[in-house]
Amino acid sequence: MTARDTIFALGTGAGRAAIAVIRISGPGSGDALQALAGKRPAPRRATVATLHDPATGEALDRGVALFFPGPASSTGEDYAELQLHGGRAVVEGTLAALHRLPGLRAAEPGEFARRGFENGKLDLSQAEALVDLIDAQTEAQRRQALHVAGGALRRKVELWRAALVDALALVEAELDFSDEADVAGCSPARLSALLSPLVEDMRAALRLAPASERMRDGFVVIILGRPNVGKSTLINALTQRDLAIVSAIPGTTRDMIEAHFDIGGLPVTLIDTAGLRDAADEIERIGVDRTLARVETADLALWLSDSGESPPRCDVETIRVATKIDLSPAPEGAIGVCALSGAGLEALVAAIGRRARASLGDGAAALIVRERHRQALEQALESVDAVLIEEGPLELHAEELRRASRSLGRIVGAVDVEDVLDAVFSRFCIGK
Ligand SMILES: Nc1nc2c(ncn2[C@@H]2O[C@H](COP(=O)(O)OP(=O)(O)OP(=O)(O)O)[C@@H](O)[C@H]2O)c(=O)[nH]1
Ligand SMILES: [Mg+2]
Repeated sequence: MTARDTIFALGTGAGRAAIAVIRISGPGSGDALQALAGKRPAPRRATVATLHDPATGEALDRGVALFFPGPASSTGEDYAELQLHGGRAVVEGTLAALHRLPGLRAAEPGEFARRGFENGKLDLSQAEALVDLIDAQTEAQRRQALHVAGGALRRKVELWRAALVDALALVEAELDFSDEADVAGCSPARLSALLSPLVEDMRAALRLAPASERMRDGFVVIILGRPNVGKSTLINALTQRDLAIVSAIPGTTRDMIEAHFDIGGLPVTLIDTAGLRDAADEIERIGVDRTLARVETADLALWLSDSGESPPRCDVETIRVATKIDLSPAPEGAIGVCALSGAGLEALVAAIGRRARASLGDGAAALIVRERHRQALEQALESVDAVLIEEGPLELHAEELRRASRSLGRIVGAVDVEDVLDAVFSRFCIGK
């Protein structure tokens, strides 16, 4: 086997900062430390070192160097870290010095994580969860990402695949020894006893999937109402930002304006829309059409009115909000707000928060968190169901069980996933 390249990258964000961390992974990591720091630190011991550019001998920075010999490192290879002052010249000088060392090259996006994956340090579900963890904007998103990154789905899939192996062993034993009388037969009852709990468990995981998938994207709340009822004023007040233009002229908002918002640790996306009316103006009419199309994919609608008008019929759960309660009181059944003074906003946020919580959960039990997982699990379930329902020949049962195991294997990256791997790891930042 040919030795792998040694890769390096800045692991921390670009720009001025207190500290910058440069990561190095591969067989040349120790030599790179030796070249720059003049020594190879003792394994896993933070060691103060002055770094020099080996080409010129000029000092680059004084920082901390760490060395983790493989395979006990995050990538499974020899791995080094330089913790430096986070200045542009320090970082660029150090990266340039590394570049000039033989056998070293700049890392591709996600290449450290991919090496960790290839060396069994994490599976594909955990790698994906690391992307979610870095993207997490709210507490519940973080909780969910951390749960899966910690191996919750990996362990679950291992259990499921083990149950499939047991069932397959039963079927194959029957196929091999079916003419011998003393082998306990692979009766439908025995297969069912093995597979039914598995099917139940898979179904339970699938039931949670929509909530977990939505946790990643956010709970979508669309603000609807006639022109001029105060929709834009409300989104500005709720996000405490000057996002949408407010004016006394009906038909001010035409494009949808989205704002991300944290309610009790849950990600909520608020959308301000064009006021609903039979608009004469073509641009406004396009705005209204877009609003109507977006309602379909929203999780919750707020119907705003300053005149007590009832919401139009729509398939999305709707909260009635009476606006401008400084001018006239809220009717029965509506949450009254005055976006100018802030009155009633707390009650409105609480009502949205309750629905978001009911819809997204709190992330603590998340397993199936993306469409890719859900599709693989659905395929696996289909195969196992076929074994339970159909009275086909045993050879077919064996094939279905193997297919189910392969489908599950795709979730963790154990089988035929080259295409998926490229897609997953290219979404990482460089240095991850
Ligand atoms: N008195 C009072 N006026 C309000 C309140 N909220 C909004 N307004 C006023 O109502 C007018 C319309 O507000 P917008 O927020 O632009 O209304 P909109 O629903 O976004 O209107 P379109 O974008 O045209 O559909 C502005 O003059 C606001 O200042 C409120 O709580 N009380
Ligand atoms: Mg508006």
